[in-house]
Amino acid sequence: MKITAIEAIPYAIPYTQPLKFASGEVHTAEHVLVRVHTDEGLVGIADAPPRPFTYGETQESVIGVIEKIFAAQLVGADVFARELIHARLHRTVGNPAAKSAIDMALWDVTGQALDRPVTHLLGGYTDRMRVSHMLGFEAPQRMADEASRMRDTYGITVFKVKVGRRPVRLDIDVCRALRETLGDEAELYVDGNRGWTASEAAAALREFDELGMTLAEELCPADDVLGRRRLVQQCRVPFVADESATTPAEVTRSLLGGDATAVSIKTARTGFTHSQRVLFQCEGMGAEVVMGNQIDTQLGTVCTVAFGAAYASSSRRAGELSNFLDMSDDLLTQPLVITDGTLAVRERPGLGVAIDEDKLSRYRQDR
Ligand code: MUC
Ligand code: MG
Repeated sequence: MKITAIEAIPYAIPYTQPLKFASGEVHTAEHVLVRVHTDEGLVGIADAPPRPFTYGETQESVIGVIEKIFAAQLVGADVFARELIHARLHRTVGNPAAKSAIDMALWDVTGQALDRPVTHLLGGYTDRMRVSHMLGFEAPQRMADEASRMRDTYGITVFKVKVGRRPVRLDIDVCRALRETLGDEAELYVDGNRGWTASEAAAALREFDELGMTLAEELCPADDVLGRRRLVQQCRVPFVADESATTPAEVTRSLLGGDATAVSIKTARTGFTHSQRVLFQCEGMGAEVVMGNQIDTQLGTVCTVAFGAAYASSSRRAGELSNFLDMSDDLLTQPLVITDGTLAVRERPGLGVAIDEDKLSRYRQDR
């Protein structure tokens, strides 16, 4: 089966509330829907969320690189020749969201062709994951209220708290308010998006220990090499590399160099193929993984849970699977449902989802 065309469709859907964190803020999902067409009539889909503050991609760059470079390299290629396709994509540096969307759309086609869900093809370990909800910057009481609403409405009891503001006390107060409101049964962990220096982060870690935080992610820049290494040595819980380790090679360097002791896997930036490589590397090196969220839509979240649920090691911890709840609308015909704090995989062939064409017409920006 051959690739005949790759579409890259820009669209914009506003969030009901902005998500703010140390490296940026997002008010509208300005993403790119990628559709890979084949000569057998099967069409694979995936979402590309550009994150200029993390990887330098924009909506325009995702469309540009797909239309100007990747389409020309891939049209005519065999859908199942995954390694050949990746070798061609690899000729262009960077562009992780654009490459990953193509990769996942091809897995969607493969699943449809074999009449099997992608999650079964990947590993088929379980049919659902526990959900962790990400809380953006706000005043302590508002963040605690939001977490209570998520617990009462969806049964979510795991929360990733965005930190990295100055003074450090601001975020300590938030974590304290969350612990007091949610009690000891809630799991809380923090993500600094490189906002603090190593010494600010070290001071915060002492308080986080008392509050029972279970993970610490990117509290200071990995580029501050020695400071980061010292911080990781002081950290009593797994220290997670997210944006500092986004390729298999960076993950190896990060774990060997002492920049991190755990890794966030985001299908939005490593697709399924490279997420597998990162996961297997982490297993081989004894590092835990967390399924992370790139402020994903429902389509992005379907991909994260399909991958996370496919393996024992990626489904052990709660996955960050719920920030689509902050969007005012979505493109899928059948919305995702979180119940009892869990999200189920789609059990239909491929990714098991379809785009609502009326909604796509409403939100697309190229017509
Ligand atoms: C995270 O884990 O850092 C914020 C921006 C983005 O792309 O992902 C996040 C969440
Ligand atoms: Mg992060």
